[in-house]
Amino acid sequence: MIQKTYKKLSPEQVAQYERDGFVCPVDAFSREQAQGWRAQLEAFERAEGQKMARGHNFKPHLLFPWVDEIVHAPQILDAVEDLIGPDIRLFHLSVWPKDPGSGAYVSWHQDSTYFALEPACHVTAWVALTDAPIEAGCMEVVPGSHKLGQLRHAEMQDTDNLLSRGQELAVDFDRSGTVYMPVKAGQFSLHHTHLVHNSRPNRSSDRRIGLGISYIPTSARCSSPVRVTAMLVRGEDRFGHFDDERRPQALAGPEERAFHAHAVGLFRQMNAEQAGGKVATVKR
Ligand SMILES: O=C(O)CCC(=O)C(=O)O
Repeated sequence: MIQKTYKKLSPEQVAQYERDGFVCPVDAFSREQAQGWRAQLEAFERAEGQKMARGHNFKPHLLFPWVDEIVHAPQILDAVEDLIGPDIRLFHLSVWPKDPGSGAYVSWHQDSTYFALEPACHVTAWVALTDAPIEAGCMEVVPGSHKLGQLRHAEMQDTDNLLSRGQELAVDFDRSGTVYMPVKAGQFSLHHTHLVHNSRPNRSSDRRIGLGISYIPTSARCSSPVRVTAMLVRGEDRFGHFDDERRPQALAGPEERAFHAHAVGLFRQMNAEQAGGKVATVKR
């Protein structure tokens, strides 16, 4: 029997993704590279007088050439290609910062909720700009839960929840066999859009920062009537389901900021439309 060859992942890792819905960790960049990117992110936060926290954490690949470099890195795209094929768009990107000692957490959820992707086949590469050990609140997943399909979520507004709509699984599920996905600065993990996961507050002494980059095959479409943007990062698009995204040339220049605001606005409209205009329940 001829074994299929892959660009980055081993056959065992591809089989694990199919069976368990995740792969972790995968080496990509040096610790020094990751530290350099963290320094750029934090310099921007200081200059703006605002952290890239909830409400300001979407689509930084449209603002910063250094994030554009990460999302196009062959170390990541080769692994993504092994899972979803050679024609790839970047559908969404969130920065996930957790300050030490803060209550910031991510509730149990599936990424597919409010993404309206058909088929629901997107894969998220979570790229660590800092170490993300268990005590810093790395992701925790329910192996095999990606096979359950889309589960029901409720919107529970809680300012500490980093999810923009506060979505949380509204059905009971077995938490006895959960697995943590610790990663070191420069490594990444991969998870399926239906995988049930969460992350707890950061109890370490350093900040925990990662980029959650959601990639889709160009054949996938977003079923929302709001037409959103997505960046072609590898291969070709023979389907035309998305409007293209502009690659940043300058560090958060006026054109970058204008296009970023446009794309984030459409993405939020799509999310709201998918949530059916529901008002979130206040948790605290
Ligand atoms: O960064 C985290 O703690 C959660 C990230 C997450 O939920 C995701 O990338 O899908």
